[in-house]
Amino acid sequence: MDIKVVATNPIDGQKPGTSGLRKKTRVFMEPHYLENFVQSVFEAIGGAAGKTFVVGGDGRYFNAEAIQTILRMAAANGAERVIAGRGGLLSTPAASHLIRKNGTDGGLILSASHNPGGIDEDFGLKFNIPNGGPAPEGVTEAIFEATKTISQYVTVETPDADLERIGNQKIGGMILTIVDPVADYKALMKELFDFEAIRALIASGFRVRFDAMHAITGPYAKAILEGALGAPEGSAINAVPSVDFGGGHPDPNPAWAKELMAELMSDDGPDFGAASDGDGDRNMILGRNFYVSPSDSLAVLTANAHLAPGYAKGIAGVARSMPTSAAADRVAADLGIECFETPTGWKFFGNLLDAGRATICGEESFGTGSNHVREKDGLWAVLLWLNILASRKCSVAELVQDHWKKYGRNYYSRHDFEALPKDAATALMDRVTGQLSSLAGQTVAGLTVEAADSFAYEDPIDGSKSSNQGLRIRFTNGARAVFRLSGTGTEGATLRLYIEQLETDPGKLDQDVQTALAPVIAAAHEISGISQLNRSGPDVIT
Ligand code: G16
Repeated sequence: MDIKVVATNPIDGQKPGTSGLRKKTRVFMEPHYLENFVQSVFEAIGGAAGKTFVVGGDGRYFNAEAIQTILRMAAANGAERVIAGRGGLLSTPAASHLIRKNGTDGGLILSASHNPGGIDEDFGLKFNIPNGGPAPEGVTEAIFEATKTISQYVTVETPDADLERIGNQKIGGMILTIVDPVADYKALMKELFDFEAIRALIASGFRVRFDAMHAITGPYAKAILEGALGAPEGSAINAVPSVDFGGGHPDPNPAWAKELMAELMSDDGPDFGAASDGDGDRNMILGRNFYVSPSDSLAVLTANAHLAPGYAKGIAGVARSMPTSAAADRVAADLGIECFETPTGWKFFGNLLDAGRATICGEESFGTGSNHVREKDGLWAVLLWLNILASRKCSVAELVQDHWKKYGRNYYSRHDFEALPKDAATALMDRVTGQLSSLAGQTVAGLTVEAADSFAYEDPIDGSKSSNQGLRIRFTNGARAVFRLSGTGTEGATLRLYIEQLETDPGKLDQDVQTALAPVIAAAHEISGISQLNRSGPDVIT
């Protein structure tokens, strides 16, 4: 094997964010950019020699080329074996499963998740550790440090690997094993859920529509929903992955999954609707004329998971990211199980899942998952919902409304202000930070502040600490506002304002969400001086 040593220089800004390194595709395509980062990953984990990795991505523009580069570099760095999905494709949860199932040393997942794809859009790469989950901060810091001192990387000169051929081939001294991207994942879902019951539900005329948004879950949804569960052909729409996601934004929320929303928000729409994102880890759940907020979805799944065979023994605990509503907390209290509040980022759930303290985790950003893998999992959430509906024999709306009657309703919304000048976004955060110590007891726009702080987290398993994870303002009437800057954007800064209001009055559970939240929105605007951003309103409301 001819190893080629290539001299290089550190490249600024290769700091992994909320979920790996995300940049414009053209940035990733610049000379040495991808190579520097990949070599730094290998350096950060003590080298690749003798190790096995999983490699796959969501199929976006540059996926196939980047995989060839990674394979050559893995071979040159002495890796023993790489397992890759056919065509270079793997959903993020399927990659997590393969990492775990094969006892590998980790995986490289190529994706910018819900961000759009294409030569002028976004690309990303993240490293997952042997438990199948995103690298924790200690590892991402080590990767970043390595990018600052890198002076060379190694590769081999070989023809491109044949990513379409299932089975083994050799790249230098390394074995490349190409696997069907769907098979193992589908087998795992069969273990967790009552496929017979879901099949019977669908056979009874219950209509399901799943929008793969031209992204990775298309083949998975076809094989599972239409294949194994018997949903009629066409139940999965936009199911052929394309490099630019059909020119769309593969983000399963009401703003971007418009076609699906329109179909479900009608009196003769399907009984159940769902969408997933670019790499298959997010989900949005809909019923006929009914939208389920991700925070409510987490709470409903926590309360009902025991109805699926994989969770029949009950769950150990639930974890949610801090900006996610507290709906799941009350379910946990009712079930007498532990409840954790972590910073935003799936990586913070890893230790809790590994330690068996949390079984189900979720985030307001359309992410839910469990201890079956170490990533959030869009289709898993869809199947758990279907399993619960098959067991409870009710509609999505009935299930959620029953839940609110029992636990109360956390009205919830997130307002995103995108592509802001970084200075303006930082100034706003500084303004709020400056008031944190004096806000308690003050009345703003008619609401009294109970407490305000900057969220800091100490991992209960390994004691690691993370600070500056969002600014929280709690009001005496049970409302809350949170300010946070996104860690996944690639253009300017994105400000996220998360707003929540608990309502337990049975007569007030059916209000319009934005109307119910108007007082706390007004207070949040006043405290932050958000009008100084000169925006007429949020770019996205979820
Ligand atoms: C990633 C993380 C999630 C996080 C989300 C939003 O999701 O894995 O944990 O909630 O980003 O992060 P931010 O608010 O910083 O943009 P994904 O689906 O993009 O990998």
